[in-house]
Amino acid sequence: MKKISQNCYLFLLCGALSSFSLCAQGAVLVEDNFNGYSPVPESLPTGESPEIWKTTLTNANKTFTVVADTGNLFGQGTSNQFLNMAVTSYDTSLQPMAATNTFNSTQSGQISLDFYDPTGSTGDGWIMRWGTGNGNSTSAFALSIQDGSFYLYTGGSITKQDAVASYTQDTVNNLVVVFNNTGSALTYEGGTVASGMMDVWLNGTRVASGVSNTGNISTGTSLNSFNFVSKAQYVGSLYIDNLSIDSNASIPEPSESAAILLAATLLLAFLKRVKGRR
Ligand SMILES: [Ca+2]
Repeated sequence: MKKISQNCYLFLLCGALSSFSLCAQGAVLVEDNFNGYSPVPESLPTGESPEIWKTTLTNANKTFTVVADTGNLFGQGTSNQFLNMAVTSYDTSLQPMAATNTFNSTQSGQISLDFYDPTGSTGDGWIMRWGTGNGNSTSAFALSIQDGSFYLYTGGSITKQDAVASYTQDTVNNLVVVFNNTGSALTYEGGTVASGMMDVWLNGTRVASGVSNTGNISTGTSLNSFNFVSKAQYVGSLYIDNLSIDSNASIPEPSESAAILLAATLLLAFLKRVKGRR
């Protein structure tokens, strides 16, 4: 160990830090941890600045409410806040939807969020749609979170297809969807995703790859819209936190953490060595 020179430590440290910066770079297009809203409970859109959400289709039984995490469901303490997307009674009069404001358009990138899906819901779950607008025909990609599975949705009516992966209910999960609407394959740190496809990452592991787009939007088209919508017969709640949409795919997160850990370890070793020489 003593034979490793200071220069060597510095070289390794720089390498670890630069790999971290490569992981971390990227343009954040949308970001909401729901902690800035006050007082809670508060409905979306909040009217506060910056207003991340522009449209919510709600009624008395279909609500999007920022609440305090009094049960510490997300493990970030009871002062944490999250979004509760709840439907208490189904009727055909309204398909509830929460949509972000239009963001700087991108053809590829990733959507990341933490979610907690309590058991006990019925019907189809919440569908994430993103594209050039907030309707079915303007959705480039669509994936639902429902009763322990992610389901693909495609076609002009955003029709439910097979489940692409599963997750555990009644606990917090991290979902990252890498999407590629460019005309060619996208290589990112975690893999390669073909044109018009998405990769699905759950808690740092890729659980589905090459998942199809809706077929409604041509590849090569830039996307600028995101929403949550629930459709057929859904009654239940889904809790969302730490939503971000980024124009770059920066996963896998664990390697980012590993790079930080490696940098910290090397720095500590270097400082110990310097101290030991004095
Ligand atoms: Ca939060």
